[in-house]
Amino acid sequence: MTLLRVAALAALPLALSAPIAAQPAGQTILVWSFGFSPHPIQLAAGRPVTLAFVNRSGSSHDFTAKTFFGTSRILRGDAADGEVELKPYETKVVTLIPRAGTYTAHCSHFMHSMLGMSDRIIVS
Ligand SMILES: [Cu+2]
Repeated sequence: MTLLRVAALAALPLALSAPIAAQPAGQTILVWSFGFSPHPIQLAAGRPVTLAFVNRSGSSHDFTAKTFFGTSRILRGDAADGEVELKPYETKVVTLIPRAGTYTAHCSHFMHSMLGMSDRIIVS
């Protein structure tokens, strides 16, 4: 039996036992020098969402949104001090329940916000 086949069989019980509806919605947020996408980020209020922050650049960046993370209920992942730190090419995942509102986000590294690393998060 091939390794791929073993892996597929091992994953089968999990796939059957986890209904799709129970999974939080997913949203990928791309990070690069110098920008974020999507722009703005739109999320559903009061619904769990898994945010994947994908740093596509060879530089460190962060996604700082103190009010957004501060008013959200964080279910999984780390957004300590209202920011997600990303090393070069790193991806970090945060699952949270956002509260309705419009929030700002930016990279706190020197000058990066001015160069285009700012965004808005609209939760409705
Ligand atoms: Cu940056």
